[in-house]
Parts: sequence; C-alpha cells; structure tokens
Amino acid sequence: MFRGLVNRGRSEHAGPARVDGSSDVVVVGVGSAGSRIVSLLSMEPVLVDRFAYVTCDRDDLSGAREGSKLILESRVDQKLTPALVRGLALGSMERISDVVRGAATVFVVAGLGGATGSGLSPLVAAAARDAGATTVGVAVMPFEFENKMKFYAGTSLKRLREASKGVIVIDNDTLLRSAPEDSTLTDLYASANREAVNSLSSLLSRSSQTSVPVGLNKLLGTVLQSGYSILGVSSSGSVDKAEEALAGAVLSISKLAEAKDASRAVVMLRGDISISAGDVGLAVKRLGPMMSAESVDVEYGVNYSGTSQLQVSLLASGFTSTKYDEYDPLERILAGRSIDDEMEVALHGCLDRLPSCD
Ligand SMILES: Nc1nc2c(ncn2[C@@H]2O[C@H](COP(=O)(O)OP(=O)(O)O)[C@@H](O)[C@H]2O)c(=O)[nH]1
Ligand SMILES: [Mg+2]
Repeated sequence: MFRGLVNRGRSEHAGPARVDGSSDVVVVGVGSAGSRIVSLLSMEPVLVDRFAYVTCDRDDLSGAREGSKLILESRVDQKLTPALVRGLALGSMERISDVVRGAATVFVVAGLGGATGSGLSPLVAAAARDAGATTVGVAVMPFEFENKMKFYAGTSLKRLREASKGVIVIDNDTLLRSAPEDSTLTDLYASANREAVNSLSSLLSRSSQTSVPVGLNKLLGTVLQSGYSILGVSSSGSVDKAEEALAGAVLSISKLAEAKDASRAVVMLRGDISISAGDVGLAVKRLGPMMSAESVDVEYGVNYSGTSQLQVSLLASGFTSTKYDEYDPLERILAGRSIDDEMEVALHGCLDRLPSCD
C-alpha cells in the first residue's frame, strides 16, 4: 500500500544528531550490487532522507531514481581491480565527500568481491566518517560458488570494518530462498536483492499503519558494536511459521559465526495482518535459547506489508570472528600476528605453514 513512497522531507526519526543539528540519514549504494539494492530500497517507505550512488559503470544506475549519482569512469579499457578503482577515486575524493556531506548517519551498501564495491566502499565509509557521520557498512558477501570473489571480499570487509562504526554482513547464500535449477546469475541476483530489500526495508521501516518499527536508535544500538553484526533471513508459510522462520534465520547466522557469541539482536517479522502478538512473543522468547546465547538483548518490530509467508530478519551483533576471516589466506596464516617493522618476529612460528612455491 505504501510502496513508492519515500520520505524526502526532514527526518521524523530521532537518530544521532550532528553538531550542526542535522539528523539526516543517507544510504549510499556502491558498485553494481550496491547500486541495484539501494535503487530498490529507495522505492520503499523507509527512514531514509537521501539516497546516493557511487560506481564505475553507468549501467549500474539504470534502476536508480533520484539522488546524487557519482560515476568514476576508467579512461583505460581494462578489467578493474579494487586497487585500480581506489586509484581512480584518488582524484575524486572531494566529490565522494560531497555525496555524504551534512549526513548524521550514513549506510554504505556494497557487494564485496568485485572491483568497485570492494575498492570504493571503505573509501566512501571513511569519507562519511571524516565528515562527522555515524557510518555503517552493509556488506553483501559472495555466493559460496563465487570462489574467485572471496579474496577481495574478505580483505575489503576488513577495510570496511576499520572505516565504519558498525558493519552489517549479509551473505548472498542466506538470501536465496529457492532458485529453480535453470536460473541465470541475473535471476539469482534479482531474487537475492528482493529478499535483501524486504529485510532491510523492514529494519529501516517508518512508523505507519502497516508497521511497528524498530526505530533508528535501537537499530544502531545493535549495530554499533565492535566486531560484526550479521543479518540472517528466513521465511516460512507453515503452521508454525514464526518458530520455523526464526530457526531458519538463526541457522543462517550459525553458518557464518558462533551464534552463542551474540550479545544484541533485532528481530523483525514481516508478513500479513495475521502476525499475532503471540508470534512476536515467541520470537523474542525463543531467540536466546535457539542461539544458545546466555544473555542476548532483543529488540523487535513488525511489518504487515508482506504476504502470508512470514519473513524473519534477525540482525545479531557481537561477533568478533566470522567465516569470512578465512577469505583472506594471509590473515589465516598469520593467525592474529601482523606484518610490521618487526616482520621476522611477527612471522616466527608460522612460516612453516606457508604453501611451498614449487
Ligand atoms: N545480492 C546481489 N549480489 C550481487 C549482485 N551483483 C553482484 N553481486 C555480488 O556482489 C559481489 C560484487 O559484485 P559486483 O557488485 O558486480 O562488483 P562491482 O560492481 O565491481 O562492485 C559479487 O561477489 C556478487 O556476489 C546483485 O545484483 N545482487
Ligand atoms: Mg560492477
């Protein structure tokens, strides 16, 4: 019913305010995946004042409506890498800063593993942080089969973490409910994007007749923690749909990190008007035991603009390590040690684990 409405006025939400009094929330899509997801999100009734896009490919913006659009085009016809893209951005840092200027809260959304999102999202996040905004990275991680993407995805995730106050990780495999065998990659992405946007728009929903939102402050309270927050998503249409969808969302998180380490969580139920207070109560009560988490602080919200399928979005935080740590082989070999001026000392004890070169 509210599809198509975007809040373009001043914020009605009490998020963090800047010294200059602005409380604007800005969502920036970076690279192809980031731009597509943010284009879709911009059509939902969410707590966002401005949408923006930073990418290297004009085609990424075909679905984008209004908002700042910054295209960093390479003059050389060669396959881009994250390093090349960062090089391209060097001369445009001022323009990148303009995209986020004045915002109090900035969400930087990118698919990691390619060139543009991996290279630019940490830079956009750093620009937002330097401009005084509370910055949250939203990283969409490659499908399990996208092996070639994993290295850049892993290294970029660490950079995005360093540049942001909080990071939300979304695994592409988690977003795939059921894909027919003959799906094209475009179909897979489109289906994952729909699931991601349903979930993100529920988490960021505004107060309306069809939603009891979580609100920006509670959302940020969960996300602005050390380590990572992970978004698990699952849907069910069965008789026990609340229990089943919650279990699915917990399972998707436990594939990526130790669920028991969760300290805070937001549970969002999206479905039709049949979602009952009992469903909400069950989700809140069962979450801790399902995650085997001793004390997890749970916030919740409900969005009635979905279908009879109940979608549970579980955003949990407090994870210091995730499966993505393994995407960077150097990190794995160094096991917490760092390469620095005292390199020989730092490497002591792990050189024997390096693969041989012959
Ligand atoms: N969910 C989703 N993931 C995507 C989409 N396009 C690419 N990806 C994923 O995002 C990662 C980066 O790809 P892409 O955005 O095309 O690269 P970039 O344009 O160079 O940043 C890849 O590992 C893919 O897993 C998309 O439309 N939706
Ligand atoms: Mg691209």
